Amino acid sequence: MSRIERAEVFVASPGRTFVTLRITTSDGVVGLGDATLNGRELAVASYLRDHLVPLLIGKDPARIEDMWQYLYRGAYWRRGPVTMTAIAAVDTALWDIKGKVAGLPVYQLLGGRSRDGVLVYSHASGRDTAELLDDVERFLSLGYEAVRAQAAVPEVGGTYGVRKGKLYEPAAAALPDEQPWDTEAYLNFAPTYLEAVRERFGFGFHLLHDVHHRLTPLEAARFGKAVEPCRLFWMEDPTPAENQEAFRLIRQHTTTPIATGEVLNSIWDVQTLITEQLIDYVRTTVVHAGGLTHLRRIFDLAALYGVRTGSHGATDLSPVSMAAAVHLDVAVPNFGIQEYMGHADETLEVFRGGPTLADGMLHPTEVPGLGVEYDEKAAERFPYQARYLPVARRLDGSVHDW
Ligand code: GCO
Ligand code: MG
Repeated sequence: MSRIERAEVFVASPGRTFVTLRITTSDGVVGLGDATLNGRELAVASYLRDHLVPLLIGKDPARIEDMWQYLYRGAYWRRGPVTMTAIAAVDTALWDIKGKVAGLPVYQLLGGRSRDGVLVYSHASGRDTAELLDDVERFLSLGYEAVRAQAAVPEVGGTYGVRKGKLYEPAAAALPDEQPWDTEAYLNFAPTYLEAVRERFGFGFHLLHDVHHRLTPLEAARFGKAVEPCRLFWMEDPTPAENQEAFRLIRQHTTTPIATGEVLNSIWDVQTLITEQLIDYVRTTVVHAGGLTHLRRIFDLAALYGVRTGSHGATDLSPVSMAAAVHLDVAVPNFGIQEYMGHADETLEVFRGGPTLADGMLHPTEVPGLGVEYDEKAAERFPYQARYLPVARRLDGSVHDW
């Protein structure tokens, strides 16, 4: 029987920081898992190196479900982003190995294709409405069928989601960048640029917007109502996601579809949201919600209640995560949309392969496993650099949800 012989944790910053787990079996089969938790990377690296790797050596790599239960129940301490990201890395690497052993791409092991390709959305942004409109035009001309729109609030700035360089990258400073926030200014301004996008480009594509946890339930209800004429595909994270009950109020007041879950890690974190049908799209991911095994469980629960998938796919999800996401997206019956921001050139020098983009859709690779390789030598050229996500402060100086 094949055994897990080696498990190595790599921390490198090719364009941004990624933590990657590589498991090697006694038969020489190699599997990869993403273990990146933006701004808290070394905590997961230590969880893996110091606590999980010793448990893996000598185990049967084929027993994916059993390994998941062993690491989850065996920790005693449950849920939480650090634990669930570490378990996810092991789980993803074992699915990669299983695919390679079977000689099949992972989506075949998940039941095969339910669709030809995976609809994606990317991020348009601007420092003002004019700049945003140019950026939306750019994405539409690239063939995207779904675009997220964010613009900085005039006179306040600091709005979540406005790109500075080629890619949107919020984790950019050696200490957290403190950004100003004014809810009223945002509520007055954001509907106007979403209207401007529809006025200029019409309704022939999906328009999305990320509130990024900034509103109270009542404010979110007001916002959702105000943008109803724009027929958004979704408003994302209208309120801080840990209060599942808050979504009842928003739901009762607006027909704007709601998406949430990128910071949630387990099926229990989304149970009320799904079973009470308080959201339309669940945004949990392979990397932060316990791997393919657990995410499949969340998506299956969602399917029972007519909730569709819409997984997070920002630049801090490594190409290994994105590949795993696309294998699952193409297989599940209740797929909705996949976020896709792409990666920096440096990232793609280290992670080779992965899904291909054509006409606004991602397609999984047909090679056995997940289809991504990690170039350890290339990674050595990009030593770890500490980065923090920003922190938001209201105009009176108090801390707000970023
Ligand atoms: C999104 C997200 C990201 C996160 C980032 C944090 O919808 O893409 O909100 O932009 O802020 O991934 O690490
Ligand atoms: Mg988001």
